[in-house]
Formats: sequence, C-alpha cells, structure tokens
Amino acid sequence: MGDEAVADWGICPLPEQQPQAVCARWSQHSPAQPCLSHSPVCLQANPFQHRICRVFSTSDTRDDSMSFEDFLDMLSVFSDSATSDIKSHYAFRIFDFDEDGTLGRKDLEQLVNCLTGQGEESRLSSEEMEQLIQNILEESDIDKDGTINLSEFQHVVSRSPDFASSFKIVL
Ligand SMILES: [Ca+2]
Ligand SMILES: [Ca+2]
Repeated sequence: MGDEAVADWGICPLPEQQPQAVCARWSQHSPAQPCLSHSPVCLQANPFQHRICRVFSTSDTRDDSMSFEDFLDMLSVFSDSATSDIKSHYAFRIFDFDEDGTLGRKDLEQLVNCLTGQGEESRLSSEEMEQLIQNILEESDIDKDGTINLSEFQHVVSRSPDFASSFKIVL
C-alpha cells in the first residue's frame, strides 16, 4: 500500500477548532451538570465518538462520562498545539478497541468499519477486509508478531504528513 493507505489512519479531516468557543459550547452541552453522560455535540458526527469519550473520560465508574477537565484535555489533544507524538499516542488508544495495548486484527477490523461507515453498501466483503488488514499489517507490523504496537503505529503515522492536521475536532 502506498501513501494513500497511510493517510487513512487520520481520524477525519475536520476544520480548525475555535478555542474561544469552548466555554460557550460546554454550557450548551451541559447546562447544569458537572459531567457529560453523552458524547459532546462536537463529536456526534465523529465515527470514533464512543472511543474518544472512553479514552478521555476519567470517571471512576467507567461510564465514559466527561468532566469539564476531560473535555479540555480532549480539546488540547485535538488542537493544533498538540505534538504529533501526543496525537498519535491518543489515536493509538482510541483505535485499540479492546484496550489490550496493541492493535490486533479485531481492532483493525473495527477501525476499518468505523472509517468506511456502517452502511451496507460501504461495507467491505470479508475477502476485502482480510486483504486490507493483511496490507495494513504488512505495512506496519515491523516485528511481525501479528499486531501493531505503539511504536510501530507511531512509525506509520510519522510517514503520514497529513496525520497531525487531520487529527482535529471542530467545536
Ligand atoms: Ca487491541
Ligand atoms: Ca508488531
């Protein structure tokens, strides 16, 4: 796979965020409560919204609710000022669906499904899925253990100049 495949790691191209709107947006999301029990409005079109809430939520009960601090953390990771290393670290955690610390075949399958959408017509056949995952692993799995660890992932991302600019959230 060439550069296009690498670029597919980007979460979704999103317009630049407007930091000055943060507080106004927060009160709109969460008029009186200290925590959000649902995805923030700015994430609702994002195919990874549930993973993003899970990764940034510091809730003790693992209910994926977000405090204002969690929300700010999330915005800073998705902002222009976050380094590529920070962004790729969080992208890795977001894509690690089963949270075992590495991207295995099941994670890649879910990742591809998120990126291609849930519609019947955009779903890949199992042969196409198998081929794509094979290609991703060939491209990324440097130590050939069948999964992509954080440093392998960061290596792939470092070769994708579009990654940092596409890893953004608009408010
Ligand atoms: Ca995993
Ligand atoms: Ca590996």
